[in-house]
Amino acid sequence: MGKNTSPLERKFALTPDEQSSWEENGYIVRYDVFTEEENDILRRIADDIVDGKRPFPTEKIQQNALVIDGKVEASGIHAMHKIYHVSCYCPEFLARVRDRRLTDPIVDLIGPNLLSQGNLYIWKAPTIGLGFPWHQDKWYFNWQYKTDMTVGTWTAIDAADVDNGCLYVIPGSHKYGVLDHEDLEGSQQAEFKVARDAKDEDGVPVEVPAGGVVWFNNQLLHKSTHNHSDRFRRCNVAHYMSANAERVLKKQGQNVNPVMWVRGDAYSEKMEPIYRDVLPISESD
Ligand SMILES: O=C(O)CCC(=O)C(=O)O
Repeated sequence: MGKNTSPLERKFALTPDEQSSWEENGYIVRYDVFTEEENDILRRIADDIVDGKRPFPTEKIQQNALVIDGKVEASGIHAMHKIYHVSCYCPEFLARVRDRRLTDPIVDLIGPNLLSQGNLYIWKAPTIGLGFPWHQDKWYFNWQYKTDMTVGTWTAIDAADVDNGCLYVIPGSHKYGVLDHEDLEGSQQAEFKVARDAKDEDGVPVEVPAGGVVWFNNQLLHKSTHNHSDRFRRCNVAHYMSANAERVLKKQGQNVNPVMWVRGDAYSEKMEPIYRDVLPISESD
């Protein structure tokens, strides 16, 4: 695999141990990747978006399902579930998606030419933040792109533990193929689908201190639990694919996710348009 840069230039490249752990388990974790100050920049911007101090496409701001259902009352950031495609509209989030501390290891996995296929910031508010059911992100991406392995990064903005709803993964489940996913009943975020064949007893919690990052194969089965604590459990998630990927053509009128350039110098024409700068926020967003 050509990587355009030597391992020496890629200061944050995977170590041989990480490479074998990735192959065996489908994920790796690093601590102290980002400082508290760096995470604070993202946290402040996300909070400003919710407070209306920073423009952002309103339909990409999602409230907590319990708040929408009227089951609990909450406002401001306490009422929030997530904002998505943040890096398409905020330069600071775009810089984070392109940060070499996140992307150097990914070059070892899917090559030097990388695109970002989505970025979301999740609040998981104290006591009402809902867990995500077992799923594989690739199930969602397969509707949009034709590509091989894609890679997700999950950055802890706050420390994540079993009390406030950390991630759980099924090690090795990236080798299962993409399972069927079904709708979920009840007060869950509307976008959630569940991989019913995943077994809770196979899952292991991935507790991560603030500033730590989980890299995961998008075929890895993962979930998270509800936030039972009085602390926020915020995270920033960014997904990457090789620039060889091709867009699955959508029906007229269907939304097409904006794809941002991340690094490298080649891409498939079938991925156009690829954006290098943040997009304007228009009425139609
Ligand atoms: O952060 C979480 O609680 C779960 C996030 C997740 O599963 C995802 O973004 O696919």
